[in-house]
Amino acid sequence: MLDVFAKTVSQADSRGEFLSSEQLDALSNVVKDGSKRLDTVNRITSNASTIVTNAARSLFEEQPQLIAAGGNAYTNRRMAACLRDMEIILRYVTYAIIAGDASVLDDRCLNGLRETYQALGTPGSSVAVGVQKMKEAAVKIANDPNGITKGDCSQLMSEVASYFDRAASAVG
Ligand code: PEB
Repeated sequence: MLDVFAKTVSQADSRGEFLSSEQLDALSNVVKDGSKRLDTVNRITSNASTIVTNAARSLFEEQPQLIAAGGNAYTNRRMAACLRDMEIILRYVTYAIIAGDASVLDDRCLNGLRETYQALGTPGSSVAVGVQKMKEAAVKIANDPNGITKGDCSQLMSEVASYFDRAASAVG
């Protein structure tokens, strides 16, 4: 598991080079925008259960076969597993956001997840739809200009979106 600083150091070291001025500039921006990153994670974390529940509800509205008898989220046990999976994915996305790097998400959550779903007979494409719904909700909450110092968060929001996209395409 790497954060954006350790990742940059490790890449430079593998080439035996000092950090370039571009790398230092990029890291300097991460520091400069650090409060935005912390606020984003704080907002997503404190709204996690709403994000998960609404995304799941909307997924089941669109794909009612999942909760019909014989569906992949039919029975309380499977429904609970489904909500738990979405929560796990959201949690790892918040770790990636705080780290500024996707490796924690890749190594501890996404690696092998597609195969796990194939083995379980769980439709990964439906999980991917659920993840996209969490993305929309999370970005909306994180990017809400109310009650916070205003600033340009577009770059950070596209980074946030990219971690959700990464999770969705790992299983979809
Ligand atoms: C991944 N999910 C399930 C299992 C595992 C994971 C390992 C099997 C063991 C268990 O049931 O607990 N676990 C999960 C994860 C990590 C991990 C992401 C990462 C670190 O350790 N069913 C649906 C929806 C979808 C869903 C499409 C969006 O209809 C999920 C939610 N996952 C789902 C279901 C099961 C499951 C297990 C229903 C139970 C499958 C079954 O037992 O039939």
